[in-house]
Amino acid sequence: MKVGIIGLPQTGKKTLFQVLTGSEVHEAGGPPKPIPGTADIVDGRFDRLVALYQPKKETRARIDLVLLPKMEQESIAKGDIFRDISDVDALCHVVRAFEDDSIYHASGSVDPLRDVETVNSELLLHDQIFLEKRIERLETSLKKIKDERQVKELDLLKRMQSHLENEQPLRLMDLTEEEEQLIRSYPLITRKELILVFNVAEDNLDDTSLLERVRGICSAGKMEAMTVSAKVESEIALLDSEEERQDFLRDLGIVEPALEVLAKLCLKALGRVSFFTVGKDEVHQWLVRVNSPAPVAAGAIHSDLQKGFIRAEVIKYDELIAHGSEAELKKAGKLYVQGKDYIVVDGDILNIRFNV
Ligand SMILES: Nc1nc2c(ncn2[C@@H]2O[C@H](COP(=O)(O)OP(=O)(O)O)[C@@H](O)[C@H]2O)c(=O)[nH]1
Ligand SMILES: [Mg+2]
Repeated sequence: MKVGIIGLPQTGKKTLFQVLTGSEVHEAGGPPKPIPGTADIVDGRFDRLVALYQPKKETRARIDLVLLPKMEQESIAKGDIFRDISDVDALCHVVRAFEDDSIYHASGSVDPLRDVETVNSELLLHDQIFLEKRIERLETSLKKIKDERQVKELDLLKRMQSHLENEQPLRLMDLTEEEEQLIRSYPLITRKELILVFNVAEDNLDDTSLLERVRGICSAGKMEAMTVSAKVESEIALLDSEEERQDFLRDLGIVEPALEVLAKLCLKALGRVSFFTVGKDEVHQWLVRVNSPAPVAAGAIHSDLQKGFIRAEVIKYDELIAHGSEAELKKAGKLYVQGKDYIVVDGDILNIRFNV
C-alpha cells in the first residue's frame, strides 16, 4: 500500500518527499531509481487526543511513499518510468506552479494546466500501448483455442481501449468484481487514483484561483487537487517545537495545514480510513480498509483481538471533543457498544473487548 510521487523535472518532488518522510535524499549517480520512504499521517485529531490523554507513548499511523524518477523525454522513451509507476497503488503528481527564474522548466515556462495535460497524456498513452499489445496476443491465442475467460477478457480490454481513445482515464470505468479480477495483474496506470499537488509560491498559498480553474478537469477525470508550498513546508519542518510550527502557520493565515490535506487525500486514494485507540499508556492512530467491520479493525491492532472479539466500545471523536472528557461523554450516554457487524467509520475511537 504505497503512494508514488511523480512529476516533471524541477517541480518540488524531492523537497516534498523529504518533508513528508523526514529524510534526506541524496541523488546518486547512475540511472535514476525509485526511492522508498515512510510518512507519518498528519492529523490534527491525533494531536488533540494526545493533548487530552497525555499518554506515555504516541504512535501515528504511517504510509509508504515512493519518490519516482522524474518524467522526462529520456525516461518516457525508455519506458522504465512506467514500470516504476505501475508498481504503486496511488499517484501524487507534483505540478510546478511557482515562478522562479533561477529554476529551469523543461518546457520553458510555468503553466500548471499544460503540465497536468502532458503527464496525463503520457499515462493514457502507456495504457493504450499496453492494451493494444495484450489485445493482439489474446486474439492470436483465441484463434487457436477458444477459452471462455479469454473471450471475456478480450471484450473487457476492447471496452477499455475505446474508453482510452476518448481520452478518459480507466479509473472512470465501473468494473464488476469479476472484471477487476481479469485485469488485476496488469500494469494499468490510469486505473490508479491520482492526486494533483500544485506547488505554489509562498505568497499564493491562500490563492484559490488555480484550484477553481482545475475543478472542471478534476471532476471530469476523477482527480483530487490541492496546493502546497514545498518550500514553506520544508521551512516549517525545520522549526523545533510544535508551538513554533503553530505560530508560523497562524502568521501565514493557514487554516488547514497542507500536509494534513495531503494525508487525507492519500488515505482516500488508498481506500483507507483511520481509527484511534486512546488511554494513559498510548494514543495510537490505525489504518484499515474502508468499510471494515469492527473485528477486522481489531485485527489491525493484534490478531488476538480479532480472534477473541466480543464487542467494540465506540466513541465518536467530535462528541468526545464536544464533551471535553471521556467521563463527561459517558455521563451523557455517548459510549456506543457495537457488535461484530459494526462498520468502522473514519475518526472512531475504539476500545475492543475480547477474550483469549
Ligand atoms: N521558489 C521555490 N522553489 C522551490 C519550491 N519547491 C522547490 N523549489 C526549488 O526547485 C528546485 C527543484 O526542487 P526539487 O525538490 O529538487 O524538485 P524535483 O526535481 O521535482 O525533485 C530546487 O532548487 C528547489 O529548491 C517552491 O515552492 N518555491
Ligand atoms: Mg531535483
